[in-house]
Amino acid sequence: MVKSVCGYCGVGCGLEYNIDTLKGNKAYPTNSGKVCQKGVSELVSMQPDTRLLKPLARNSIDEDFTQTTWMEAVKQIAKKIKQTSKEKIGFYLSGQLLTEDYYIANKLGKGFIGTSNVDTNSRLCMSSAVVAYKKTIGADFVPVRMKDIFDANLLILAGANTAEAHVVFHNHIKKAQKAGLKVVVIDPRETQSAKDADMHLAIMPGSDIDLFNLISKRLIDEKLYDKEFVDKHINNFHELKDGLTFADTDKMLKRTGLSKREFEDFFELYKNSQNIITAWTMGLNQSVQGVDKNIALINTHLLTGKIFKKGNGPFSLTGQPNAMGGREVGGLATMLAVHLGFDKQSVKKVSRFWKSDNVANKEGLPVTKMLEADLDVLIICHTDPMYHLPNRHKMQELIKKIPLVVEINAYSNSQTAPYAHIRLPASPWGEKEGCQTNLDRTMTKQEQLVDKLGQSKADWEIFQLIAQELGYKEAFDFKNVKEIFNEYKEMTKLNAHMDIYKVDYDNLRKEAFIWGEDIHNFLTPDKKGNLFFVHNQELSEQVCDKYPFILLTGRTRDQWHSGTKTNLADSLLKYKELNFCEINSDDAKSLDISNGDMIKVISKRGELKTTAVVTKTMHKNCIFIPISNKEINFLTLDIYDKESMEPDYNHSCINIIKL
Ligand SMILES: Nc1nc2c(c(=O)[nH]1)N[C@H]1C(S)=C(S)[C@@H](COP(=O)(O)OP(=O)(O)OC[C@H]3O[C@@H](n4cnc5c(=O)[nH]c(N)nc54)[C@H](O)[C@@H]3O)O[C@H]1N2
Ligand SMILES: Nc1nc2c(c(=O)[nH]1)N[C@H]1C(S)=C(S)[C@@H](COP(=O)(O)OP(=O)(O)OC[C@H]3O[C@@H](n4cnc5c(=O)[nH]c(N)nc54)[C@H](O)[C@@H]3O)O[C@H]1N2
Ligand code: SF4
Ligand SMILES: [Mo]
Repeated sequence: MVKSVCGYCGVGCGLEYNIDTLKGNKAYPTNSGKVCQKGVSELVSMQPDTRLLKPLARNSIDEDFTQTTWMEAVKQIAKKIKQTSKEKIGFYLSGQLLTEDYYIANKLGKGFIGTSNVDTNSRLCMSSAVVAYKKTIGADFVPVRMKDIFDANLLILAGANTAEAHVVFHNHIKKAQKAGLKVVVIDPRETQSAKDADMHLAIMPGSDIDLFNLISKRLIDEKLYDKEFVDKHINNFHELKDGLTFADTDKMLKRTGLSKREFEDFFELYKNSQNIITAWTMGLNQSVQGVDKNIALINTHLLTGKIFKKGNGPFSLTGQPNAMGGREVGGLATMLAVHLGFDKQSVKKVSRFWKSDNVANKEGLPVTKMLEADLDVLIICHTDPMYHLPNRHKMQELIKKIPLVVEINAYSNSQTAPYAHIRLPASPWGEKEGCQTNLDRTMTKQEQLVDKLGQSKADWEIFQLIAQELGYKEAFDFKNVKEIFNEYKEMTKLNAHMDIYKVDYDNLRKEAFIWGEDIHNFLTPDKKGNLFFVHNQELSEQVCDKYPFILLTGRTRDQWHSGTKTNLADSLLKYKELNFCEINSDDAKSLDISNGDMIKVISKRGELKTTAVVTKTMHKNCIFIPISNKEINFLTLDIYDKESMEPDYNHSCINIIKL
């Protein structure tokens, strides 16, 4: 039996592999050993007919691909990198890469080529939370663990559908509910999580800042906040208080769409709950005011002192399996490495550590800006930008202008492949090994279970080949994953709050390591938490006569994003149709649409055809299309939060026509 870990979501369930079967590992993270359908199907997803198994190349995207050798492909990439200036090179990484892959890619890009244009799809996912955590508590640090829900009295899930997106964690929540935990879901849709909750607040999309501000205002007005804690540990109380004093509460409540009764019932529960965890995911992060939404939420915890205490805290639920690990390494263009920024001292430390005089010294392009930056070389690894970026028609035109697009993928059916010049075959889950950090700082290790298929290589090996071809032989001479991890682990000593240097790599095979367990204080320079007054600026696209509905997008339980691994013919994984659109029954009636009708959904940017699912549980004037519909982003709008550069995926305006 070999112990490994699931490579899908941020829960990071342990798996046990035996000859050719997979099952949950009882020891981690549950004691029941239950995993979801995606986890047990990891082996099925490795099937060869959709795999990319050899390097392919072509001169222009109008030509067909022809097979090439690794040596030829890598030479061509290195040649182009040498010919161009470092500002014109971009690395587009992924929260699904393993820590060692991320480390090598970041070291090559920021450390040796000297470009800080090394960013990751976490930009579309967690970057609002990263910025907000840094501003309020001083570092990109998640101060809550999953098991804390068993010590909490109230769990608020804001814009998070754990029932479909963090399945095993959701099972823990249900268990905790049986022991007395109350759960409130804040989501315009009546999701499965909302159905399982004790209370559902079906707010209007985009109104979370209003709701959390209403809570903060009441806490202050009724002196329910923790004065002693605030006096001792918190900055900016008066700025927040003053801001809220002048806020129009009727207007705020109206924007949420909730009745006074609904809010009062909720607040009653809130003020009587001793231990509170507020967890959130894409409903908050993916917003033109994603950072502000996060801050409004975190404010409530700083006011009440419900942070750094068992069963309490603001809990960002990371989506991808190693998005957190990638951020630790330095996978975002806004950080250098090991949570260090681009200040002089950090650059000096990192230069010394990597023995390089070419380390990037300023922030680089976020992935949401890379395509319009006139790049010469774009290396995309373990992610599918043509599927996931908003305003897809525009993005397709932009990527066509990049002279060399390299796609590193384990599968052949991505949406980005048609725009690549070189495609390199990666070895997926089960054919490679390496570490990941899940959503609550738990580090685990994926094991190689079977031989690599075809000519595929592990992602780190591919970046190392490019580095060596560029002449960085000494700095990229790793024989195996353990050597890379040990160098990374040593590097974490450069940052005082990272205790990852304590990990014993061989021991990770047997048991998980949780970093940051000794952190119980703010990580800001003055060791105090920072409140900020934020308000809803209503910056999203506004409905109008021509586009009167708001499009919400999100997950379905058994599908993973673009579906290259999960949308398989004859798959076990199709519990829900992929191509559907939920619409409120009153809205459907007014449009003469019945359940099962074919409809066209149109935005200013594009359109798609789908099947109507008419339901009473959908928020009026909103529709929902799952992101397992690969065409979803033809509809969405490319406006971004100005600090996190995360897209406003959930608030595009659309029209519907019955076909
Ligand atoms: N409208 C809308 N758009 C969204 C979102 C939304 O909610 N709404 N969510 C956003 C979010 S949060 C995210 S995280 C993104 C996700 O978007 P993507 O990251 O584009 O989605 P995936 O389909 O998971 O892409 C992973 C790719 O890696 C490939 N792959 C699998 N294993 C390996 C491997 O071992 N190595 C390599 N090199 N490749 C491999 C897969 O075949 C697949 O093509 O989408 C974003 N886009
Ligand atoms: N099965 C499955 N699981 C996954 C993934 C997958 O592809 N498939 N992807 C993983 C990844 S990368 C991520 S990031 C996570 C995402 O995890 P979640 O964010 O929990 O998943 P979503 O389905 O995107 O849910 C977002 C919810 O926010 C709601 N929402 C939209 N706008 C607003 C708003 O303005 N306010 C509020 N309060 N709510 C709003 C939507 O209705 C939706 O229910 O899931 C991870 N887990
Ligand atoms: S809950 Fe997440 S980590 Fe656990 S088995 Fe399912 S997809 Fe894998
Ligand atoms: Mo994500």
